[in-house]
Amino acid sequence: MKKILTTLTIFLLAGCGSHIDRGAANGASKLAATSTEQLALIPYPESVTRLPGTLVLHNVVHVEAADGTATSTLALKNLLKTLDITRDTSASTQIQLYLVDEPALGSEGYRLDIDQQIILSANTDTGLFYAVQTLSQLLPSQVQAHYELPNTSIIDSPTFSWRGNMLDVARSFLSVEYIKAHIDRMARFKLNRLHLHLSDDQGWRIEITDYPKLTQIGGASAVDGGRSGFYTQAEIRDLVKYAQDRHVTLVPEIDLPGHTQAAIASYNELACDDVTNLAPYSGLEVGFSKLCLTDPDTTYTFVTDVLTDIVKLFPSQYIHIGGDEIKDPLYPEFIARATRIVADLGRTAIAWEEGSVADNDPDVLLQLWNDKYDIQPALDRGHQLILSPCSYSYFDHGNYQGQPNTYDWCRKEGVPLERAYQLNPQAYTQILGVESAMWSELIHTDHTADNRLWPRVTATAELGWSRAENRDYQEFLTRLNALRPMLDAMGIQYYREPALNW
Ligand code: TNX
Repeated sequence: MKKILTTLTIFLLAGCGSHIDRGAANGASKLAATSTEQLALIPYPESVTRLPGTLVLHNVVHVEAADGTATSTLALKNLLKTLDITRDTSASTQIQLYLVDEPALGSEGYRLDIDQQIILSANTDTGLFYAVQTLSQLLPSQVQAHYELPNTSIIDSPTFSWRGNMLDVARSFLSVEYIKAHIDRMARFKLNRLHLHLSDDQGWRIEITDYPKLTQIGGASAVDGGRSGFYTQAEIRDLVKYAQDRHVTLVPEIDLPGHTQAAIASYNELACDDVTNLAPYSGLEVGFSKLCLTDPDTTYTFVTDVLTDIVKLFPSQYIHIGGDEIKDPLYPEFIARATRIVADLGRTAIAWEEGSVADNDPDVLLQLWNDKYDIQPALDRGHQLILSPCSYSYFDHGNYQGQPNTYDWCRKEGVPLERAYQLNPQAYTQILGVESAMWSELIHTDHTADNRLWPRVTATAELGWSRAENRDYQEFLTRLNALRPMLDAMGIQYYREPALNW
């Protein structure tokens, strides 16, 4: 079967006089083509070859899926259902999902061939899932009498393996329902890492078996005006599964050894004896709390117990231990020990950039957040990076300068969509990928979260997936504009970006 398909795909491609989409497409479908003739896809694929003509899809198709394609087949069925397209084995139009063996596609790449039929091929269910996402962007979001797709051959794979977004659920909580919706939205744009900032001074958001007060006390607080709450372990398991089915890895962060007032308020013995401020915290300051590093028994027992629960709940290879914004002479030793605790649990630690001062194994990932932080020494030791430079990637900053309830400490003009898009990951070396971050000191409702995340998250998606030579801000805007009905259909309360006339 595999072999037959490879041959078939080659035949389809060979038969179709190829040219790259940019600026050259006859017979493009009005539905999906933008005025610049790029297909309205975000992230833009590696290679798009437009063929003459269109495929008209009536309201019944025959879906044929190889074994081992459960998540992509389900995604396709759901897509068809939302468009009132039914499935019937006698339908003339076929949608075929094939597993192939083409090393160039890697573990996430795919081919999407639209001609007489629609053929999706990939090495993995993940790749096919992404082919379905591309198909979903080519189709309209509303039910129609029939659907017209541009005859096209797309070959696509991501630039980076880490295409992430971070939600701070610690300062202000986000419900399981919101997280699920966010995973769905991320998946539509081929984002694959959801970093959950699960603890901070203002709240502790995850149930830990032997420490019930973490959620009883730490889960009950929040930043002023924000939402308290926590996820039970059952809810986390459900979320992990939900994310897995959409090829998103949940990356948990327990912020250590600073940003720990919620833990200290829950278990006072985590603070050194001379600390008098043991109360829950709801303010905006950072850098005032820490675990007692001169009491290693208490501190490392706690850290080990918590991280042991975390790795039981989250299958992610990478576990984030925080490490930001704290001053303590024992800080480097703490980070080195904490990253080793994670290694002993069979996983790999991530630390914010400051953690680079510690004597860590080179496989520890570092997350860059201050644009100008001198990370070179860590690169020289072999570390890899996640890129979140705040002046491009901090979506708690305004969509425009002076937007109410936004920070501007990193960039006084805020982080407009264009700025978010201008991050050039290719200017860095040793990077696993990109991640935008939404801190929630000032973001207390779902509506505000949507406004800060969207449409900027689509820029993160394109930076993480698309080739640099396929990125052009004006064309991105045109494509994004065409995808607005899709954002609406997903219920996203996005910021009405003036550059888009929204
Ligand atoms: C810095 S980025 C922080 C967060 C704040 C954020 C606000 C980082 C590792 N630490 O604690 O929420 O700024 O923009």
